[in-house]
Formats: sequence, C-alpha cells, structure tokens
Amino acid sequence: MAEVKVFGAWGSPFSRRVEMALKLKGVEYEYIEEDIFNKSPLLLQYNPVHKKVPVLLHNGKPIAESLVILEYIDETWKNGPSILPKNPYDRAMTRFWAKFIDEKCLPALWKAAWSAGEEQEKAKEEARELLTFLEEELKGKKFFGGDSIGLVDIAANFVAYWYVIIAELVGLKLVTNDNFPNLCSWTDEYVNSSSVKENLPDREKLIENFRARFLQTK
Ligand SMILES: N[C@@H](CCC(=O)N[C@@H](CS)C(=O)NCC(=O)O)C(=O)O
Repeated sequence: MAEVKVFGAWGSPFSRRVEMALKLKGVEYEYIEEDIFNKSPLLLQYNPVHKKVPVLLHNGKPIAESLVILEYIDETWKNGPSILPKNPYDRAMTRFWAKFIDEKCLPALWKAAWSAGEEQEKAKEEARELLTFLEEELKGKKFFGGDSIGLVDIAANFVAYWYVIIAELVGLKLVTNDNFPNLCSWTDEYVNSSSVKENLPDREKLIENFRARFLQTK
C-alpha cells in the first residue's frame, strides 16, 4: 500500500487544505503534527526551501506548497471526485483564482483584521475590492467548483472559516449578507458540507490561539 503522510499544523488552513483533498478522495494517510515554532528536522529536510507546513510525503517523496499538493493529489488519485475541471481553460481559471486567493485575498484579510487605524481602513477597503471579484465568480453557483467542492473552494477555506472567526473576535464587519450575499451563502454551504465539517479545527481552540498570539500584546 502507498505510504501517504501529511506534515501539518492543526490550526493551519494550508495543511487543512491538503487533508480536505485527501479526505474527499478517500485516501488514507498518516498525520504528523508539527510545532511551527519548533520545527522538526524531518520538516526542514522535506521542505528546506520554505520550511513550512504542509508537506505531503508520498512513498518517501516530499511535496510542499498546498496548492501544488492539491494538484498532485488530483492527478495521483483518480478515484473519488475530481477537484480540478477537465477542460484546459477551466483548469487555468481554477489556478488563476487559487493564486488570487493566496496572493491577494489572504494577505488583505489578515491585514484588515490585525492592523489598526489608517492602515486598517486601507486594508479593509482593499479586502472589500478583492472580495467583490470572488462574489462575482460565485454568481449562480453553489461552489466555486460548480455543484461540488473543487480546488478553489478548498483554497478559499480561510475565507469561509478562519476569517469568520477572526472577524468576530476583533469585531470586523467586512463580509455581510447585505454586501456579499453570494460569498455568505457559499460560506454556509462550504462549512456545513459533511466532508468539510469534520475536517475543520475546533473553533474555541482557534479563538484561544488567536487571542494568545495577537490580542494580548495589543
Ligand atoms: N504557501 C504555503 C503557506 C504555508 C504556511 O504559511 N504555513 C505556515 C502555517 S499556517 C507555516 O508553516 N509557518 C511556519 C513559518 O512561517 O515559519 C502553502 O500554501 O503551503
């Protein structure tokens, strides 16, 4: 049997992406929890470039970077639902939106949540502008992937779960039913779909963790 290991961190949306895809595909794997503040020699050996989780180890071969891993999983395990479309144009668009989420939306949402004053106002404005593109992309669709969860949905997991918790914690009202109805109903669908629900970190534990890391020094 193939050896599949995931080096991850329980609260990381990036490592949850990988676990989500493996679970959707029905691939069994061993999970190894890393302490990202005290990384194991194995993690550093498998991801010497970025030194980050997640790393997928498949039959001894390491793969890093969650979006790269998601594509690898889709190409390697053909059983179970595909998370990328078949058509080359649609595949390109999937990669486009996943990259947009990672490079633009996540940094803007993070900054909007944890900065203050003028910097925060600017970040909020930028985040609103960026989320409008996702709102448009979801028009008439249940998921970014259409009727079922695809790579972009998995890539946007932070927006659906982590961000909502952080926003509540810091009192940020950026995404509401009034201004982002599609995004809100997607969030609902995503976090309540059975395969996702069982693979989300505990809400209270996340809150505790964010409080300890970001609020006590404020
Ligand atoms: N682009 C990376 C991001 C992964 C990432 O930022 N991982 C964090 C945990 S959420 C990490 O390992 N941080 C450790 C560090 O930055 O030293 C991916 O998609 O896999």
